[in-house]
Amino acid sequence: MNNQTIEHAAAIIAGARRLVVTTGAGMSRECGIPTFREAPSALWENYDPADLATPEGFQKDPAMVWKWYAARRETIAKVAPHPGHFSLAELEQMDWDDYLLITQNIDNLHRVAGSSALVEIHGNIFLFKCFDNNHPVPTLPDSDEVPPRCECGSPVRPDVVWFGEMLPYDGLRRADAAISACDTMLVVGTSGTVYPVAEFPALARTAGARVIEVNPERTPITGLTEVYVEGTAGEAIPALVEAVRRKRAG
Ligand code: BV8
Repeated sequence: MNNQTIEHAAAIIAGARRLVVTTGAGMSRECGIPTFREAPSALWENYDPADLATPEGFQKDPAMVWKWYAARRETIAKVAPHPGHFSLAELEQMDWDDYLLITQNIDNLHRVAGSSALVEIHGNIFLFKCFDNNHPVPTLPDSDEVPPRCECGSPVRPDVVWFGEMLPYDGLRRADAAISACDTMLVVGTSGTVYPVAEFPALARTAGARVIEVNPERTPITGLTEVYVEGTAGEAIPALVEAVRRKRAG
């Protein structure tokens, strides 16, 4: 991780008034949650997330998709946010005219770390609804059925956005408003391959924003950035937020 790029990125963020932060699976990698790019855990090595995370996949084998999410919930429930998650929650508390964190992650870790100006744009693995009518299911029914059923009789599913499904309207509206008004966007730990979120950095650039990326590898987003910090979220984000605090303290 290059201190010069950290200082350069921090100078831009310290001078920002309207900041949007976007995060992907790389943000949670140092908590021990595998990214989508990595070979799935042995348990699911014969399945492709793009097949499982679809309405068709659920309709074809609801029990198998339910078990896949249950296994992911079990893994996620055992991990805690890392210093990068907590640093983003601190960044939110600094003085902004507007601040929004948009995450593609469904692992609830930004919420646990204290981020509140937050859009979980692909949903949250710990929330549930029914498949046929989108009835919220606040607590899972005590049933041996896999998946359990909603009071309306429809199978329960995780309240996440599957491939081929529209993103939540309210989340998209909040994201669109923040991105079109922002002067700076910080993009952390995403391969920039899933749409429409993959377009967010380009939308920010079109709105005149300065784009900064934190990722150990270059991505299709890197070409859009003013500063590319070659580093991991767990190391680079705490260093970046500390440098912003120092620069704002003058
Ligand atoms: C939509 C929730 C429109 C579920 C996810 C056919 C029909 C309809 C749409 C499409 C279609 N064909 C294509 C599309 C569009 C599709 C899409 O983009 N497909 C891709 C594969 C091409 N998009 C959709 O379907 C979206 N909906 O378009 O609806 C529509 C229009 C009309 C009618 C109906 C619909 C919905 C997409 C949401 C899918 N749900 N998640 C679940 O998680 O189970 S996506 C899921 O994968 C994640 O949420 C995330 O978005 C994505 C993974 O991406 P990343 O987060 O970037 O993770 P990745 O592993 O790729 O990369 C990790 C990065 O981290 C890497 O760069 C790595 O270098 C870096 N890294 C690694 N370690 C670290 C690190 N960085 C920092 N620190 C580290 N330590």
